This record gives sequence, structure tokens and C-alpha cells, in this order.
Amino acid sequence: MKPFPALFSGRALIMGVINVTPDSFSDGGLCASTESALRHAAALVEEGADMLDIGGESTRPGSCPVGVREEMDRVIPVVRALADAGTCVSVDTSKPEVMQAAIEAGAAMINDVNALQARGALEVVARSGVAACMMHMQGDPRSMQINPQYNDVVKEVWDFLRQRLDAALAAGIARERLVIDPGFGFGKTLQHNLELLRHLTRFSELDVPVLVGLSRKSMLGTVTGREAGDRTHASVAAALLARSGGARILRVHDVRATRDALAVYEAVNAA
Ligand code: HH2
Repeated sequence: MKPFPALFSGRALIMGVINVTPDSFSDGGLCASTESALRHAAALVEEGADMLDIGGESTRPGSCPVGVREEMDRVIPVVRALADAGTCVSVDTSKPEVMQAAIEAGAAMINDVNALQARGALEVVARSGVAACMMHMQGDPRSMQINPQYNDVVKEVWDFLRQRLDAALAAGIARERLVIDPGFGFGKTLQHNLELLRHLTRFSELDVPVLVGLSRKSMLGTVTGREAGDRTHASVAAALLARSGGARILRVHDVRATRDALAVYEAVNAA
């Protein structure tokens, strides 16, 4: 297993997205076979991704869940081939069985949009040496965008992530292995997302690295009026805002563009 890179020193890390799905919101079908996923993975590594996030189930609003076997068939061959080749691999899953198989295949990180709340998920991660990202979501992908409601979105997301950190630490997962994510677009209106981005620095108070996924999301479509495939510029702007708000890992589809923008940001801040 390629070790998870150090997160608190140096520049922020770029996590390239590989969706081995037919139906992801911005790139569904692009990597639907193992071969096409590996080709795209090689391109993203070449463009400068520090790690790749492999997903086998779309979590876009309105999406339907896939079974354990199908999700494994989609992601595990890709994870194994990339890990064997020395790439740092994260696996985007909420299913403990898929987590276990991914860890055995060489994944260095589990990225769970359900924050390790499924029965057995905390234990699978605790038994391994891998890192884990726990994300906030209100509701589930099928219905989360119907009418999201918060009294104070920043406080409620912050409190949830703190509780999940406490649960992970109590399960025996070392703090150094944990990452949190406010979950942009997961049960949030445009106003909720903007509020979270505006107050992103608050999440660094939780003393673990913050991961942010804003890439091509519909909030950027609402702001710019552009379709998912035409949101690179908006995504890069959002990634830089997240970085200046303290994000340590940026989950993106457009690696090369993000990499260049981040290089400028880091150069200015190192000066
Ligand atoms: N967003 C998506 C999926 N996984 N994981 C984290 N930690 N944070 C995110 O913001 C996040 C995530 C949705 O994006 P994508 O994978 O491109 O689409 P889909 O879910 O349709 O496959």
C-alpha cells in the first residue's frame, strides 16, 4: 500500500476523481470499464494528481444505490492495478464490504460520504492502517436536494463532523488518519454551500485536514449558468477559495487546471 502523503506540511494535495460508473453527474460513462478508468487515471497522474479517488456508485442528487457485488466489480480491479503501480488510491464508498476489499487491494484511504456511519464501517477502518475521510450529508442522495433545511448550516455541519471524529477516535482510529469534509452539494441549497465556503476556516479548528469537493458541482452551474462539462474555470476559482479557507485536499476532475492555479497560490503564500 502506498502510504498516505503528509497532510499538514507543504502545499495542498490534489485528489483526481475517477468515477467507474455509467451515471456520474459530470463524467458518467467516461471511465465505465477498467481499461478506460486506468487510462484516465494515468492521464490524471501525468497532470499532477497526488492521489486518485475511485468511485463505483454515483451519489449525484436523485441517484439510485448499486449492490455490493456490482460496486466491487467496478472499483476493485482499478484499485488493485493502480496501487500495484504505486499510485496513492482513495476509494469513494459507504459500504463496509467494499471498504474491506479496497483495503486488501491496496487503497490508502477510504472516502465515505456517509461518514463511516454504516454498521461495521468504523471497525473496518480501525482494523486497517488506512486514512479515512468523513463527509457531512443531510439525508441521502435520492432525496437530499428536495428541501434541505438548517437553522445554522455552519454550526450543524461542524457539530456533526465533531461527533463523527469523536466516534472514529473512540473506535481506535488515530487522529493522524482522519480527514473531514463539509460535503458541498449534499443536502444543501446554493445559500448553504456559499455560507459553508465563506466560513470554511472554522472547520480547521477540528484539528484534522479538511477535504473539499466543489468540482463541477451544480452550485457552480447556478452561479455561472454553465453545464457540468463547462465548469472548469468556475471549479478552479472554487478550489482556490477552498484552499485559502484552509482546505488541505482538493477533490477535482480538472487536475491540470487546478494544479497550475494552486502552484500560483502556493508560490504567493510561500514568498
Ligand atoms: N462529491 C462527490 C462524490 N464524492 N466525496 C467527498 N469527500 N466530497 C465530495 O464533495 C464528493 C465526494 C460527487 O462528485 P462525483 O464523484 O464527481 O459525482 P457522482 O457522485 O455523480 O459520481
